[in-house]
Amino acid sequence: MNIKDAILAGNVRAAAKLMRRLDDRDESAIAILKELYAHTGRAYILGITGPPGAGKSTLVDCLISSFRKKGLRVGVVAIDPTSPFSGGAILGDRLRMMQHANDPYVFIRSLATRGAMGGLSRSTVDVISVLDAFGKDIIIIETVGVGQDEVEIARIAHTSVVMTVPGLGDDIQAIKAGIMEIADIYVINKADRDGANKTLMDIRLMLEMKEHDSDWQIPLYLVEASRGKGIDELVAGIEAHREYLFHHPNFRDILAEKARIQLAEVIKARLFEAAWQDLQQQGQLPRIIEQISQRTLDPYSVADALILRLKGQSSI
Ligand SMILES: Nc1nc2c(ncn2[C@@H]2O[C@H](COP(=O)(O)OP(=O)(O)OP(=O)(O)O)[C@@H](O)[C@H]2O)c(=O)[nH]1
Ligand SMILES: [Mg+2]
Repeated sequence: MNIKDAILAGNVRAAAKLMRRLDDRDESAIAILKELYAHTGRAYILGITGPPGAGKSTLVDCLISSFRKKGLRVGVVAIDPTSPFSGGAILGDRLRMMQHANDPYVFIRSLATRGAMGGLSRSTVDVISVLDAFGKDIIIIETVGVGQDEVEIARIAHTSVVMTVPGLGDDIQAIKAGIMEIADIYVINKADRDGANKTLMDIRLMLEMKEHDSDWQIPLYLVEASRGKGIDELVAGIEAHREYLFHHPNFRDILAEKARIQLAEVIKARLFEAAWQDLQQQGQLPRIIEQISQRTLDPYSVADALILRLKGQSSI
């Protein structure tokens, strides 16, 4: 069986293999993705976004258990920020979700941001597509949501859960970072911590003051992920949002917006890769970088020259 059919038939090793080849930027893997694409669009995508150490992986772990109990097949994409605050997060995620390691209906993939060179969003889009074609009913994306790249990724989700914890010093820092805009559901984790109720009141107030541009009222949940407290209520809220979205009169427009983000991410990454490879293959990269550094050449002219070279070679 070829790799595409194996993935469509739910073969775990085939999916893992394709993901590895995508990591290596293997062009034949992209060809398989193109064929798989028509088989995607069935999975429900859930984003979990919050600051480093907020307990996202712990919560994802609880959610996996909960969705598995309902018989759903679950995929997870954990984006490891490789920040100084969360060193070893990949290992952490693996350990935390280890209880699901032997469950054939759970597939967990960690992606590192380090060295991604603008390719993080594309990698995420790729992994989501593979998991979707692979037959996952629900795909959870875990991201710290810091930086434009990650906020864009979070917007691919059908439902975005934004997480915070008590005692961040500045309770509205997450909002300032712009992730408030993407929240469909708000969660305060570490309910056992001092100040949980104050954070709850602060965020409730903030949500009340927020202008509503839709008829969805953003719910707020207080949970303790490490002990599985409040998870059932949260899952009910997630399901309610899913229902709301899938029966929304503008559902097609909402899906089109996700497709727009996907397309933008793939174009950014693919054009960048093509252009960068072009420079590398011609052995020009070190000289160009040196010249830019010396200000004898500007990066805009290099980009424009590349665009000219890429133009007019094909059409869709
Ligand atoms: N007190 C308390 N600790 C928690 C709770 N949930 C998670 N933690 C702890 O918080 C720490 C970070 O949890 P993670 O789940 O790794 O957090 P994360 O947001 O995935 O972290 P990064 O992926 O590194 O950004 C761990 O030590 C958890 O055990 C909770 O409800 N209460
Ligand atoms: Mg984590």
